[in-house]
Amino acid sequence: MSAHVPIITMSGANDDDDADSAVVTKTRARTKRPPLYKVLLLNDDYTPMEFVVAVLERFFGMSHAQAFEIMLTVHKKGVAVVGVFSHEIAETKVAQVMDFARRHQHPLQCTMEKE
Ligand code: TYC
Repeated sequence: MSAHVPIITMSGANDDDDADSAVVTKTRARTKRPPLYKVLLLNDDYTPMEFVVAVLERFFGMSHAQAFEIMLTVHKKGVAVVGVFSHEIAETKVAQVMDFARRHQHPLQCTMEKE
């Protein structure tokens, strides 16, 4: 997203109201970054650890070691951020994980929240 905001200035350094007070409009680009969303993985008592590791490798591009580490964090703490994405990408990741878990009949839960 981007917008040009006007900056109104006087052409002369003097602040009097004589002929040298023409209005000049400059613009500056204002870039607004799109909001980001955290994708969260939640712990449960039934999903096998190896399945969670496979999910993190498959959908979040993690190495096996990285995936194992994050899986253990979720297992111990109950939840972990597994990535930060645009709204559309985060939604896709959540849907992919939820669908994959459902197809394998595991209760694994994945959600997103605005950063
Ligand atoms: N707690 C699960 C077990 O002991 C493992 C697990 C880890 C499940 C992370 C979900 O997001 C999760 N089998």
